[in-house]
Amino acid sequence: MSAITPRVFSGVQPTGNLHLGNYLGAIRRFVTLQESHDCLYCVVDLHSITAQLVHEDLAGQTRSITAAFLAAGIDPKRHIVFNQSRVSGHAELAWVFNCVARIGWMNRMTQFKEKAGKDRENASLGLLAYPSLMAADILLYRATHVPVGDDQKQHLELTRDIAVKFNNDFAARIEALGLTTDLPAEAPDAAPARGYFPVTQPLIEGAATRVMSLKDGSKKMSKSDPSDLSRINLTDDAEAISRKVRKAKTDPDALPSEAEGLKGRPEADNLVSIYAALAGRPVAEILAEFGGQQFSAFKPALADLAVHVLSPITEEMRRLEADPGHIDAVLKDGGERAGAIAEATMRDVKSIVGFLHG
Ligand code: AQP
Repeated sequence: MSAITPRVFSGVQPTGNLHLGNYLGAIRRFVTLQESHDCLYCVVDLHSITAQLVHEDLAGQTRSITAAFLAAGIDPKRHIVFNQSRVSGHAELAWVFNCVARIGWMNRMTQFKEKAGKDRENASLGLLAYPSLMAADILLYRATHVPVGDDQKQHLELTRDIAVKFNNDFAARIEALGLTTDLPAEAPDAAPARGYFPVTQPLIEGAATRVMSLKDGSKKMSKSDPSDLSRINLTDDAEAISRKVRKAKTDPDALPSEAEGLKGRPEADNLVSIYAALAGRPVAEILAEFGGQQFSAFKPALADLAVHVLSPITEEMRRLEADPGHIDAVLKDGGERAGAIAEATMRDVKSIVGFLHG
């Protein structure tokens, strides 16, 4: 019996311009995790056709997300950067998981309810099965850790449920094939679990795990929000960033001096949290500095900071996007390396389920 290697997997959909929420909630943490883990970062193009089938320039969007990964500091030589549709194991394992997961589990997913809206019968089957494909993305690499924003928490719980059910349903066959693995313990003092797939740990921690819309502090910042003023895109220039911060919704009161004073003020809370995350400083420190000041003083400081942090990434993205051949080579190489890991998992899964292969 072997132990499982700690491994990070996460993905981003090529569904539009990346925004500050994607950067602070996900990509910036992808960069940090490179120092401590083996990482796979994926442009999840199969997911992008679940809500909208036909895209004007899916290939261009895929290159643009890849450019953002690289510009933010992800190293595609030390780690693996690829697009999902290159590795057929994602769809193959998702099919097996469609048969492991229950329809009731999918029907409970908040994201499905939000994206399907009132006309659920008309949503694609792919949108309903989205979390099953996401579980396959992660478990195809038997990833142990997944950095995501807070909105993905429920999907990661479902990934854990799928791993546990697969391990239980096929326990005897996994054992008979000698494929039982010591899985990392849930808590430092707990005994290690056993099975084939790890019960993945979500990494949803630190500042800005849920960046809110600049126009409505109760809605998350999102690529698909029809108002471009609701988000800061990684492609925005300094002028656009300043304009969006200036126009961000606020309330008439001055900033409080302590975090307690942000309760019931979602827009103020959001802007202060963004500032703290961009500066890498605690909220308390930001409020100690700006407490008592009006938004007219705080907003220009926030805009300057956002430009300072984001403009080097934007510039590097533009430079990389001018060389699509290089991006395609990165994705091809990453796809081959990801494919080798995926193939080994799919061989095991096929044996476990009982499909004839080889
Ligand atoms: N507002 C956010 N704050 C913090 N993290 C966020 N993420 C998304 N929005 C925020 C995180 O970014 C990663 C990539 O997200 P995605 O592109 O796969 O899909 P999403 O979560 O559905 O993001 P969007 O921007 O809201 O896209 P649309 O509008 O297409 O649905 C994930 O880790 C996510 O948690």
